[in-house]
Amino acid sequence: MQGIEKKKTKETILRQPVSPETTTSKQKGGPSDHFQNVQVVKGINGLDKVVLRQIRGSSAEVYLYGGQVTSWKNDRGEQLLFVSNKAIFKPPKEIRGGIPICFPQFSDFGSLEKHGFARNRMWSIDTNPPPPTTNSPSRAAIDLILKPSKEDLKIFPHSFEFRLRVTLGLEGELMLTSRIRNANSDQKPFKFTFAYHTYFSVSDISEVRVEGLETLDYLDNMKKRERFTEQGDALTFESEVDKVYLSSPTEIAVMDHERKRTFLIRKNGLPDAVVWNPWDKKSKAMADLGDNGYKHMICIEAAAVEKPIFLKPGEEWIGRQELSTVPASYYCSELDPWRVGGS
Ligand code: TA6
Repeated sequence: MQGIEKKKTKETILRQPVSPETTTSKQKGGPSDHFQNVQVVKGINGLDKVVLRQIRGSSAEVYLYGGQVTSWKNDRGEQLLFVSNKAIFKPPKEIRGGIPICFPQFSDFGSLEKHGFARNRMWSIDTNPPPPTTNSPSRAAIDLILKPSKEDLKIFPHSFEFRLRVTLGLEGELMLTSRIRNANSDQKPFKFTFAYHTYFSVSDISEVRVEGLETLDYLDNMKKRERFTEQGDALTFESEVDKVYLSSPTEIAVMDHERKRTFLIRKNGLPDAVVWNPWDKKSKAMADLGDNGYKHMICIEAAAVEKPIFLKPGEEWIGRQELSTVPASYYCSELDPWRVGGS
């Protein structure tokens, strides 16, 4: 569901009983036994990570640090997200790659640290998550929650509750659902900007083509956020790009010709789409990306940037993105209109 809900989130008990070092491979939970595999293990530098596995072989990993997805593999075990081999998994440094969450501020659109603080906070497993929107027996999901600390409240004086659900579907599709609620008791509304800062793994940036953003207006971060209109065909890449496409369609395709793979990004509640590649000079300058990092990544970010989200006390906003892959070439016009599925 897109936008803001006034209703209070219904509370239920945790449906995936996860605890450190516990694997739940088969659970009785409904009319029939259903496969479910959620494991909490120690990741790099002893940081907790949640591993989701699907019966057909796909998997995903989510660090509690940042609530950040750092791995998404298809049923052939191929990594679909880019994580720099120089990434530093050490708080308070953000992890370079995967899907950082930008909240409560995208980039420097405001007075907070760049991209807000959610990406370098320790999230918790939500013991009281909202009910699943589908009871699909194949559901593999984890619910995380972030609430502000006393320190956070000094820089962002609002009692938010940020619930993040990461779901791995039967076909290996990866769904992220963010629910952000204003829990202020002082009747104060608050506003925020947001992005799923997704780093896709690509064979070579020069082989990539992005469809779905042509002819849109965008703010060019490299030109003081001046507004332009995209001309012509699908996007291809031969130099640095850092643009916020405004009011973009709910579906974007990222085609990797060399790998004969197309990523589909489906989004809801997130009107904008950011496209970023730092290219060679900036890549070299980023210690956690490295000289050639830029060649193998493209960030396409489902976002709410131009128009901040306003939440009154008790209101909840929901923003979703679903990632999937299809083989070879893909053309937007060939697909049916898309609707966000259950998570
Ligand atoms: O989303 C694009 C962007 O805001 C770029 O301007 C670029 O700086 C990138 O994010 C990465 O930011 P980070 O703070 O993760 O180095």
